[in-house]
Amino acid sequence: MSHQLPNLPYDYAALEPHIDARTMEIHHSKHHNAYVTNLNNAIAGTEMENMDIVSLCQNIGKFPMAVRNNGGGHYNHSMFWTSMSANGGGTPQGKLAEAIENDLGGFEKFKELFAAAGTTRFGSGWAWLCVQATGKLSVCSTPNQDNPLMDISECKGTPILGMDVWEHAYYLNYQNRRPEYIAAFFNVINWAEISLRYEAAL
Ligand code: MN3
Repeated sequence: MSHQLPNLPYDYAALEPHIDARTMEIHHSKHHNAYVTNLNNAIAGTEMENMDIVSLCQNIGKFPMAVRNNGGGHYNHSMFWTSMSANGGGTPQGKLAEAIENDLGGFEKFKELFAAAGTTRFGSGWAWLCVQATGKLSVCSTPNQDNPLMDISECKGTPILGMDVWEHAYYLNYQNRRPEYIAAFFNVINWAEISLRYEAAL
């Protein structure tokens, strides 16, 4: 199957002032678009062409590095766009809020752990909130375009929230100030969507 760049569910300017329109436009129309193009080129004419993106990630250790990098890039960004909303921010509600309390020590502790996962990731990568096979929540990070679905990842689970900490996600507006971008990211998290993913993952 051929993978496609998803449309954003909002305008490029929707997340301002937290994430600026120019960053969103380049990130989506150039960076994510390139991952999709390069993924399609890498799987053309192979067994991988008939696999969905989750199955590709789950078996990525068997596949070429181009598929790991671009397939991960496609999965991660597709999830990233829908993890954010112009009406985002605030705090999670319901079962997810209870799980954050029970498994991570509360929302403020979650923010500390998640921000630290993003801040301390050397170079490029992602911070993740995952559901473990036991149903418990965990926070971790991965390098490059790896993700917790990947069989080769040290950080495993079902990802329900990912934060891109590549410089291309923030450099135009925040330059080298990754911690400021991370602080702003909390203002756009679409907790209603993350809750749905949490309940689906259980
Ligand atoms: Mn990115």
